[in-house]
Amino acid sequence: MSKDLTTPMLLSQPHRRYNALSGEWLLVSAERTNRPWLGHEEFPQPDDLPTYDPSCYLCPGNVRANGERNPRYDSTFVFTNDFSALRPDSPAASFSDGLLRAESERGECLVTCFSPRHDLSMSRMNAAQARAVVDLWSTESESLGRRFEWVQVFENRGSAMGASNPHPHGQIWAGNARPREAEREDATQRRHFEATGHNLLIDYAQQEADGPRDLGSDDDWLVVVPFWAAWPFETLVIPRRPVSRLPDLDDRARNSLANRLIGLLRGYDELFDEPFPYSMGWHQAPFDGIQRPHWQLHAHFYPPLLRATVRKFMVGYELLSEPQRDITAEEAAERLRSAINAADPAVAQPGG
Ligand code: H2U
Ligand code: ZN
Repeated sequence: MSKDLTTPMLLSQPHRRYNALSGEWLLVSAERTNRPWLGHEEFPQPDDLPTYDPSCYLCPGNVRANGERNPRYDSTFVFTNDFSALRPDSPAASFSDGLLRAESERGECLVTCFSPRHDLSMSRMNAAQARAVVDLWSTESESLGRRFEWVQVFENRGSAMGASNPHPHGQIWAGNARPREAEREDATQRRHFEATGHNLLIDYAQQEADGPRDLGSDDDWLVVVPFWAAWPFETLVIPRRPVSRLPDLDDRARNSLANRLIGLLRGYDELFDEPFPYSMGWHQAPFDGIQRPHWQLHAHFYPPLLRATVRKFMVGYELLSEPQRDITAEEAAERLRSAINAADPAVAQPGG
């Protein structure tokens, strides 16, 4: 039996776990989920969307907020965000006055439509459709990476995570500054590489494979509830061979990624029997032309829900001291694994 499951502290006592990737600690308070809840409840997302919505600004042929008309696309579709947070032409400037500092930032923001079908979330796609999304992430990363150092691919799914529209879509923001998460992960991975000569996440994947938090890995990918998960059903997706950036994934790794993602996302939807909200995104090495053998590509999934209608709030202690979670990562993994196994593939592929 795994050491993790025979260590009483990890199972049932308040303790702190170390996040080897962010370099931070978090508090785990198992057995706290039974407390009564009289606070805010989430409304489940509707599960009966039309295949086309005339009022959706992402559906093919429809007009967007800026008056432009989307093409009648039949696979994926990418456009520059009409309300971009970063612009390629911002004038270079800086400001400094004692402790007050600011710098201009250039970049570009894309909106990425995953499917022409308004109702076809990734959890309902077949392998070829999900593979098209993987290729889209990779192609757009490569092209933005020629102009910007940091390329952040992400998706907000569900209104609980701030998505503005149920049409399956994500975003990519690219800029030249190295944001907080990039700096942290670069430092922890570099330290591990310098100390051991190994890639941190490949070592981690080796340690987790077939363990109590593994959600079903294959030769190419590990899908895991990380030991240090902060969000209740947080997951991490890691290639098992060295890969620093999305465009470096080969054909086989892309196909198996498409299948792993479909499996995970169907499991998420199965867990509370509703479209499961999350923020997900890829962390890839900065596109600065430098070989970074310490940097391993990976995706984070951060879903907010603790129960079907109750979300985990990262508030008081979490905001002011450090993240805290109520159910252990091992319990979350057990429940997610059952949901993944129970998800019925026949139901999950309507029409294709
Ligand atoms: P989110 O659902 O993750 O917010 O992504 C949708 C993005 O689409 C959002 O950033 C953009 C918003 O700025 N958008 C357009 O670019 N054009 C539109 O017509 C509406 C929304
Ligand atoms: Zn739509």
